[in-house]
Amino acid sequence: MSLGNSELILNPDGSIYHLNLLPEDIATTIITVGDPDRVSSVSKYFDSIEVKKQKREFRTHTGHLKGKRITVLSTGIGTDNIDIVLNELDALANIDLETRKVKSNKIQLSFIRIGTSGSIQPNIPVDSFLMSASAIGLDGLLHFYESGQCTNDDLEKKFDEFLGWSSHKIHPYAVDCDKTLGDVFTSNRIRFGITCTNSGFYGPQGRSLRLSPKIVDFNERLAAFTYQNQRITNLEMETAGIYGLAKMHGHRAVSLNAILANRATGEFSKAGGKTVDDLIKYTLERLVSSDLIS
Ligand code: R1P
Repeated sequence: MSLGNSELILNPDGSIYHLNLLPEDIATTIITVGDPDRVSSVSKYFDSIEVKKQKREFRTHTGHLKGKRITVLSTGIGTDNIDIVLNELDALANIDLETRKVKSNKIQLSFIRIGTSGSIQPNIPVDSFLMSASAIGLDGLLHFYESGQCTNDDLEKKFDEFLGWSSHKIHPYAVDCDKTLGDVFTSNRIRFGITCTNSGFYGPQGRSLRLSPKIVDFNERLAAFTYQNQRITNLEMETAGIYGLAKMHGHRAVSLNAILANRATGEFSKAGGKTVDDLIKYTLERLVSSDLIS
């Protein structure tokens, strides 16, 4: 079955609609960052850059580092953008854009998010690195897909019961990190935790400037949840969507967080730029020394 013009939308040059990319523009290893300016903060470490393209908040650089071909792409903020980015990147890899048919031989992509995040546990300091072993999404994205066996239903159920939020009509979903890809970035520099992804930066992350929160002790309640000796460690806005859509498409994903705020202690990093740069360098070092990445 070929996909219609309104479903698989292409630009006049044949590139995919939002990302403005052609299939040959992307590597199978893709680093995602939220901020378009962070793209060059990553690609400045490449030995060479062959592709530089942008449309809206989606800036892409593809190049080589120590023989490995790597794409770095900005997603902007939020899982609404992640829906676009993950679906369009998969289409570039696994749909023939000329015949508009899904290819029979699937290509597996590896997604590595390098993002910023706020800790909700007092013992996770600012400027530390944290890998999301699992992610709980409160944003609702995955509920629009038939997610099959891709979700961690036990974690989802226990968290749902813990919060008892049926009256707020928010139903969580939970997805695990790809453990093989996670192993590439595992070392004593990295902490692990359950990341909570939400649909906003203020109310949905327990911040209140002039509006009153519906759930006053939101972050404290999240911080008190335990699952198999793990805790919810941090809040951000993309990881659960990335994990869910990657897994459903048959791709690998891991989310690496630079902890810039500690919401429990009220601290904010005084060296956020350096911390993010350190995480970028750490990620690239681990990537180039891994046999998993070609
Ligand atoms: C909010 O300031 C943004 O920062 C975090 C959140 O997930 C959200 O996207 O990640 P990035 O620094 O990767 O954008």
